[in-house]
Amino acid sequence: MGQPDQGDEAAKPPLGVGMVGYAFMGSAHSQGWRTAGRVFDLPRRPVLAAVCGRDERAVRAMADRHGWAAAETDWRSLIARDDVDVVDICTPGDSHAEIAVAALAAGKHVLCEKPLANTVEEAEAMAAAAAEAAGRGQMSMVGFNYRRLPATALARSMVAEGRLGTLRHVRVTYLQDWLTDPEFPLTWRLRRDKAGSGALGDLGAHIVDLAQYLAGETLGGVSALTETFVRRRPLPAGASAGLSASGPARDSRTDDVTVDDAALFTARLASGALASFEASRFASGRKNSLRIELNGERGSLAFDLERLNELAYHDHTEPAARAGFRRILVTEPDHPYLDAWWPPGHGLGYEHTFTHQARDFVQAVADGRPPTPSFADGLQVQRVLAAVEESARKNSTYTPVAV
Ligand code: SOE
Repeated sequence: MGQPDQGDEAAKPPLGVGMVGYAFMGSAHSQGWRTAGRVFDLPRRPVLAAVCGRDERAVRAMADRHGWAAAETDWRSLIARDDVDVVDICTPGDSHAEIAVAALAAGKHVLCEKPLANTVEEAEAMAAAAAEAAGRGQMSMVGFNYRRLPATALARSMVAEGRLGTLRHVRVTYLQDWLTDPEFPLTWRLRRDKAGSGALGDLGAHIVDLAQYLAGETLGGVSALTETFVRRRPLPAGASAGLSASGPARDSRTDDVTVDDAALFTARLASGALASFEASRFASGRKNSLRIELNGERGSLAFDLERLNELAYHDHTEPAARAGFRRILVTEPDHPYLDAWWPPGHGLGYEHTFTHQARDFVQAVADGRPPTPSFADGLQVQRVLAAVEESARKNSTYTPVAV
């Protein structure tokens, strides 16, 4: 295992991180920034310089709990800090563009949670600002963290080296069930003005990016259905209502849900392969179930987030009598990211994707090499999401993805 000596890490030049937003993603990113330098031998030491949120009491509590050196209540103050080199955006999508463009203009590197933005127009502005900033040596990346599981990174390398041959199918679902209860309150993820879309942008963005990343090609066009099963919900009681295990408190008043609860779409990949996608928050019994399968002339791969240390592989070139899906336990030191962790068989979890994300970003900043997925990649996903919504509005008419 390549775990660095603690003394080594302290000697590394610091890379100050300033994070905007401190809920679920803020906590997950904090974990990533805190652990990356302790596990990987990084060229610079991530320092949790400041965390920002509007509720001063809550953000100070978050800073104390997660080890942030300072707390800010205005993101403009955070991006102006001299001890902040990287701005990490973990807010709802309605503020991604404003914060990212300002942070890039202020000379910072930027990591932005997915989806990149709430609209194609915002994503275009972010991608343009990132391209300009890259000329000044500033790095930017989108937080599609499921690319950073050892099993999905291994799958990508197997597809890239031709193990599957010509791709014929990509089949991917991302299913949750936290909205199945019609009384679950109207949190920000259910409002278009805050989230941009519902299951489509929250879960669909992940599976569009993962499918394109694994296949090594983009979607050319889509035919889609979306649905909002529960159209009105109780308002959350109190200002701090956000996602939690038991769900926010409830209020007697109700308001309209303005986003999709589920999206289903088929797509044609650039090579002609066919793809199917399903994103839902009503798949009762599925908590965070992301499954993807790729079928090619020479073989197939299948991944299940609920068994995230495993990758199923079928080699179709083997004699039928010996062929079939076999399980690769992705815990060997020469598997992606694994040389820094535990001996074979000691698996990783969801949170490790954020440590890998932090590691890859720090390495990219130190190397001066733009990381992926870039803001341009995030813009392309945004264009797929827009095509899905347009197709759904046109009764599933096949809709090309803008380029
Ligand atoms: C939705 O509940 C959510 O938190 C997504 O927003 C995250 O991106 C995903 O990783 C887990 O589920």
